[in-house]
Amino acid sequence: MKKTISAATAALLAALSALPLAAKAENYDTYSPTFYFRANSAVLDEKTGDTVILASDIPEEGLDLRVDVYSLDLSKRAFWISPKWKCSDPLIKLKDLYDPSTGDEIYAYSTLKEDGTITNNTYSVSIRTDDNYNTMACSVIYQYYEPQTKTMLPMIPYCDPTDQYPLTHFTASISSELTYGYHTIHFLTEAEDYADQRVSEANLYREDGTSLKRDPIVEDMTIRISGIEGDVNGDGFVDSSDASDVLVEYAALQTGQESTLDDRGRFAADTDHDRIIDSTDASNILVYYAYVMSTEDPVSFLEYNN
Ligand SMILES: [Ca+2]
Ligand SMILES: [Ca+2]
Repeated sequence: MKKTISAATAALLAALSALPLAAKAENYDTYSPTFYFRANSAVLDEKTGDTVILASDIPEEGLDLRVDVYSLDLSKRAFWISPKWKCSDPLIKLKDLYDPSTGDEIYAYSTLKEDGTITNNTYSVSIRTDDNYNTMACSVIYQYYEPQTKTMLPMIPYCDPTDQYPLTHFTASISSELTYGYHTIHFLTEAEDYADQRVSEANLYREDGTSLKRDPIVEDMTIRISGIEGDVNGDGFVDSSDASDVLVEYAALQTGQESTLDDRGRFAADTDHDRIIDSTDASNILVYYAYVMSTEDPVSFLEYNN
């Protein structure tokens, strides 16, 4: 009897201890790292995720915006992280891609040495910029075979989570000719410029050392060139005639008719930037107009709505 219980207990223990391992292995098989951008010197609209730049802040010679590229790998099983990205608008030129292995800035896969200094050369880094297609790529790779366990090992990130430091950064050089509206820097997830163009990828090792190629989750960057919101007719004022234009547009869209506005007008009419022109936008304009009428020194429409 005693023997039976202990066998049952052993079987139960074995089943329990196998559970977390099995669950972990399953996670790695379906896990994808996430690649995303951040421009820390520009305003991030938390609601829409847009990076906001006022057109009036872009000087004649253009604006250089530093953009950091992040990789979030919660599995910490990656041995090959490779984001590739592109801007299809020639008025946003991608330049000055930083190679972390050539500098001493801490990056996502920096290593702390025994003497307390940092090295960026534990893993091999390669970067590429194609001015023609306005694309960039940065790969960090580790190919290390651990003789004792006879497995390939993943990279050890500098911090956990891995996106406390960027993987790399570059400059988005924004021309002053760029018009009001939404402009995107996007990760390449399919060939766009030529048939065998490489796309973003992440490769992970399973516990047993076999590799797993994953399509990363990507979060593109939308740059919103802002400053005319509310002034739908472009006369320099935000007033009831703009609200009326919004309502006319809203009615046209609701009844399946053609838009009554041009691109500039449609951007100005969408006052809350939800990409929809409706009565909320008209209401925002009327509320602001009432405020302007009752205030000595009113702030701008954008400031008022922040
Ligand atoms: Ca107006
Ligand atoms: Ca709207």
